[in-house]
Amino acid sequence: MSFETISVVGLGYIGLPTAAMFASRKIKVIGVDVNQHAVDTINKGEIHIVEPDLDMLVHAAVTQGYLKAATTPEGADAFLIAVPTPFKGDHEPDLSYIEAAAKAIAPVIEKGNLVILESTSPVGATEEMAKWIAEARPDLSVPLKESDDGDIFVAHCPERVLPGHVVRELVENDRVIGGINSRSSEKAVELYQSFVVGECVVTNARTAEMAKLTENASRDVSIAFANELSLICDELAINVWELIELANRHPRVNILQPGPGVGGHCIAVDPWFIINKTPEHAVLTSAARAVNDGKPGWTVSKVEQQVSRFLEDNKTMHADEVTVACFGLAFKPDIDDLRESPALEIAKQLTIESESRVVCVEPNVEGRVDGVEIVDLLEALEIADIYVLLVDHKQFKKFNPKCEYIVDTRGIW
Ligand code: SAJ
Repeated sequence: MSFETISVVGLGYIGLPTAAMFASRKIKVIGVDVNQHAVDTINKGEIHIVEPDLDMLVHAAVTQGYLKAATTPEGADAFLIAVPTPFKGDHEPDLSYIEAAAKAIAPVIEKGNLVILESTSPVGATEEMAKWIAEARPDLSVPLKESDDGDIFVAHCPERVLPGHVVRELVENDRVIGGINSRSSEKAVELYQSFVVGECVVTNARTAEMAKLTENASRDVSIAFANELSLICDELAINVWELIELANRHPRVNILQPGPGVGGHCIAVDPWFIINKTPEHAVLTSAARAVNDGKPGWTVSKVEQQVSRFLEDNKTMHADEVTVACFGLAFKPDIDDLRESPALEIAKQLTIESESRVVCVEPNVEGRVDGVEIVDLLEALEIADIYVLLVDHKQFKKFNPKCEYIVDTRGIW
């Protein structure tokens, strides 16, 4: 194996598990992050995010001396960039974190090094990254297109792991490897084969970028169909979960589950990278975004209906004497991630707009969450008049609440 040292830039939900995975194969890994707190935590052998089994992996890697973190890059044989790619303004992709990472590693890149972009990116971002490195290092020949040879290797290998199952999926999932040229693909395959048991499938950088966007847009469209059905069924007095279960008995139908909307940093974001490049063709992709983004507002209106119902049944009470409890704030079950969370959006909107007191329970997050009032589960069950189930965390599945005023966005109660 020609990689003795690997540098992973960005130690978040993807970078840290990936760094720990290489380190577990006894490869020296230098993790780089601008967040001093994350760097200090990792160097103590601890983790700053919630992900099953990651704590053990990081602790072992750090104590055995294979993983260390720093705020500035050092030389390595391979560099993996795993930084955020959010959108800005009118849903335009924001590549500034990739640009900053490319410029930070450029001074320490040497001939023969491999640079991999792992961040989910719009089509063309890997070529952009190569250009930023080339501009910063005129002394190096950086491949910018398929026919270029170059002194270094550049590839896009999008991460595809599911939060909550990252450690297993990093190893088991097939990997799409898109080199700027075929030599870069070969190098990247060699690197990932150190821990990936899934197949490393080779393509070019642009197709690899689009493949990742396509996977998440496909899921977004499927969830949008389930969310659309939930609105239709609500109007027609049909239980949407029963309906989907029945339809899914057909051998070629597999409808996903409705919820309060689509969250996280991936599925609610990545389709925009397609829409932004080709708006005139991405009709279905755009419609799915609109359906999924409309679900939190619809859920808020359902809660308001329950408050009105409660007040009709309790005529002596006023809205400011009513308590609404939101169960779950994370963007999906059994994680602590609040990014783009529809549950948090609903809780905040209710807190701002409702005359009633709104309390929230989030068992996976310690301490305060800005913009909402946090209470523990037992207190919420005791004081609330209206229960709003937003996330199907395992703690909430354990009981069937005795409350007449429920908005259950996940169909577990
Ligand atoms: N959701 C529903 N109904 C469903 C499934 C999901 O409402 O039936 C919601 C979830 O509650 C959540 C959102 O969709 O708010 C996204 O959750 P998810 O579990 O579908 O996906 P993520 O965002 O955690 O991870 C996705 C994965 N992509 C696919 O499954 C195609 C993962 O493999 C990617 O690596 C990840 O995006 C990423 O980083 O891009």
